[in-house]
Amino acid sequence: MYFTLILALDILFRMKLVVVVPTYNEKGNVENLINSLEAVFLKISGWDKNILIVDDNSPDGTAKIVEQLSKEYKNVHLLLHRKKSGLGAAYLAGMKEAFGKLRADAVIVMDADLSHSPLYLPMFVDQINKGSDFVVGSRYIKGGAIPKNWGLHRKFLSYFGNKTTSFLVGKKNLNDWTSGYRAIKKEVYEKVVPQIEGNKRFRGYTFNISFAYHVCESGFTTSQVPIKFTDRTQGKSKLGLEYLFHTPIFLIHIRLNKLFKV
Ligand SMILES: Nc1nc2c(ncn2[C@@H]2O[C@H](COP(=O)(O)OP(=O)(O)OP(=O)(O)O)[C@@H](O)[C@H]2O)c(=O)[nH]1
Ligand SMILES: [Mg+2]
Repeated sequence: MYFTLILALDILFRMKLVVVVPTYNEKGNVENLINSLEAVFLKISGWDKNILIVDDNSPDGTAKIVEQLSKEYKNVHLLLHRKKSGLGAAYLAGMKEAFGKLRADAVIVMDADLSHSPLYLPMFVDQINKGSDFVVGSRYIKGGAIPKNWGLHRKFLSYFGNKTTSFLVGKKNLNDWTSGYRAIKKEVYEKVVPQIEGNKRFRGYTFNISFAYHVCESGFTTSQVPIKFTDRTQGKSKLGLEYLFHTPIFLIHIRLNKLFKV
C-alpha cells in the first residue's frame, strides 16, 4: 500500500522530457536512433521520457517505420507534416507539440542521423536538474570534437563561424552557436519563440544561432556539455547553402542593433 502510494506520487510529480527529432529521409537511421534512445532512457531517473519525431512526409517512408515503432513503444510519438518545410519550421512545430499537447517540462532537440550520440542524453538532463534553462552540446569546449575527416573548408567554416558569432553577438557564454543538440526548458521556449517565429528567413543553422542569441539576451541560465560530433553513415545530408547567406545577414542585423542602442 505504502509502496503503491510512493509510486503514484512519483508518477504524478515526475517532470516530462520530450526528445524532439526532425527527420527527412532518415529510414536508415530512425529505428537505430529510437532503440538507442529507449536504452539510454533507462539510465535517466525522475523524468517521464518521450520521443517526438517530426517528419516532413519523407519519400523514403521514414514515418512508416516510426508508426510501427510507436506501437511497440508507447512513449514514441509522430508529428507528420504534409510537405517539406525546412529544419527551422520542424523545430518550431516539434517544440509546439511537445510543450503543448505532450505537456513537456523540457525538450531535447537532436538530429536523427546519429551524429548526435544518444549516450550524451544523461549529461543534458543532469544540467537541467542542476538548474540550467538551456544546455548546448558543444563541439568547441574541452572534450568536444568535430569529425577528423571533415574537409578543411568545412572545419574552417564551422570553427571560425562560431568564433565570429561569439564576437559579433558579444556573448562569450556559448562556444557552439550552430549545434543542433540542445536541451530547452519550457520557460525558455515561451519567452524566445515569440521573438523569432515570425522570421521565416532564419531556418536551419541561422535558426539555431538566433534562438541561442535570444536565450542569452533574455538572461536565462545556460550551460554546455562536450559532444563529439560524428559523420552520418546512413542517408544524405540536407545541409544547404542557405546559411551562408542568412547567417551573415542575421549577425550584421544584431551588430547594427547593438551599435545603435549604445
Ligand atoms: N522535418 C524535417 N527534418 C529535416 C529537414 N531538413 C533536415 N532535417 C533533419 O534535420 C537533421 C539535421 O539534418 P542533416 O542533413 O543531418 O544536417 P546536418 O547534421 O547539419 O549536416 P550533416 O553534418 O551533413 O549531416 C536530420 O535529422 C534531418 O533528417 C526538413 O526540412 N524537415
Ligand atoms: Mg547531420
